[in-house]
Amino acid sequence: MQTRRNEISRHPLVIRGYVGGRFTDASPTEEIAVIDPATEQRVATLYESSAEEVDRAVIAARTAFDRGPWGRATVAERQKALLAIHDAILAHAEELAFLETINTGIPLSQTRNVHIPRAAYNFRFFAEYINQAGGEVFTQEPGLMSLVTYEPIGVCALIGPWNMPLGLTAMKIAGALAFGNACVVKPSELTPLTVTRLFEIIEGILPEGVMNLVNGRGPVTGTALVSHPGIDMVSFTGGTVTGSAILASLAKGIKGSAMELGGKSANIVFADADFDQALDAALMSSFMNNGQMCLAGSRIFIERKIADRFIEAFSRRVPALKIGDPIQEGTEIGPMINAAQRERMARYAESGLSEGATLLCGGHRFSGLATGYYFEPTAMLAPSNEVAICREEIFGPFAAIQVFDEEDEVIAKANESDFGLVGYVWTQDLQRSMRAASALRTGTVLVNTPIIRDLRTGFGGYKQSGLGREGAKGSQAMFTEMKTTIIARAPRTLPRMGAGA
Ligand code: TXE
Repeated sequence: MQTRRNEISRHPLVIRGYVGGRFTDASPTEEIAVIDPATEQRVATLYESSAEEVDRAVIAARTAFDRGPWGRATVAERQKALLAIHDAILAHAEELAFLETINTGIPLSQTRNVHIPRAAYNFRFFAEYINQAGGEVFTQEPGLMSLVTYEPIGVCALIGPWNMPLGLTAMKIAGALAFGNACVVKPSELTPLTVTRLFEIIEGILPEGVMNLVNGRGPVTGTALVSHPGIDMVSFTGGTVTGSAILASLAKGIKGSAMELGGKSANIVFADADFDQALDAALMSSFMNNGQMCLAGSRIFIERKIADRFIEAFSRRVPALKIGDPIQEGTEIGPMINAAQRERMARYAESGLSEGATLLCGGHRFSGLATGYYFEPTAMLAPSNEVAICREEIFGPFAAIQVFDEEDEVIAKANESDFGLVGYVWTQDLQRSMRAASALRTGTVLVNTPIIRDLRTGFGGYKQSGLGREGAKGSQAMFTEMKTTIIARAPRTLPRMGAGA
């Protein structure tokens, strides 16, 4: 792997768009360096898609949708294509995991065991789902039959983030294609490697123009895409500020969207919880994916009766996390995505101290490696839920711990947030877990389990965590138009307007 990485740093990859069934020329546009956050070396040169290239991509998708065979393909044909994409990802799994790791800094054990298999699974899931997903028929009214059918929405703009580039973008692509749409995909300009490679390894599987790719920065390529009149919807995963800007742009054209935005998820540990499971899960929820996860459960609430023991155990484990080169086996924490994200960690550590939090461990730039945007995994004991480290999404290896006494108190504090993505609850008391699950204002509640995604359910957030749900029915709602057809099964008794009394 090191040899391949050296080769890439000598001959960086080329990232271009893919429009109407072929890669675009690396013609004179803005050239952007794509960086390996562990080595700080260039791994690719991204030739940014201009507004003109975005226009061509949308037209290609529009033409494929309006006139091509995909929108009318049978379930069996769509399943065959989706399963072929699934197989192609698995056939290239090792390479994709390597590319994901050198582009994101996420440890190889995680990209190999979680991200890439999950990217593939999305296609298999939706291939299976569309065979069962139907509409509705209402016949209660004599003489009438009302049908609800779900039709493809058209051209979907799919904008992906940098923290799980292939996995999260694959979920959008699989859902959009499964329901018969065409799409234009835009990965993050920071992490375009695996999504671009996906387009190479699936060449020939889909009809021309069904799946297009544009690459570039948000304010250039992203803006051109979301403001293009030819798209029908946007599915976006990213930050809340960007999500809000995209929504404002979509409002002009009355276009729909699905938004998977940030989180500040509460992780509530009651004194009766399985201590070891809750501890392992708190570490995982705060530090997996280098802490760069929308569903991180890093706002940790511990019941006072076990607080000293829990905080002591947590503070012992955090400094023992293995920080290192993400391509090395055994590394648990890699670098942040870029220098800006690392500086953000430092600012939050400072703001925590200035607002009265106690530093339990970490809090500084990691200096044990010569290169890379590393930050020490950090934990702070917060004086209240009001401080910035408990309010704002930090998006890095940073846990903010609070102590509580009462169930009502902790539920209220968990809900005191602009976000509402996930609520984690640890207790052996079934009724308490049910009370908490219904009281938490979050799109998902996880009881006695850390991070888990189940595609049969919906994933998304309340409040500023987003709009819409991803997964089975949620994706169907996102990527289809619901159509109602009402048919008279017998002549109806109608008022004879204008025919006299
Ligand atoms: O992401 P952006 P940023 C959170 C996290 C992070 C913060 C900022 O807190 O610190 O967001 O991250 C594209 N029109 N999450 O600024 O900008 C961009 O090119 C259209 C949470 O790096 O949201 C990229 O493809 N597109 C999160 C994508 O949006 C635009 C994942 C995401 O980038 C655009 C990532 C525009 N005007 C960050 N501006 C999660 N929910 O998991 C940017 N983009």
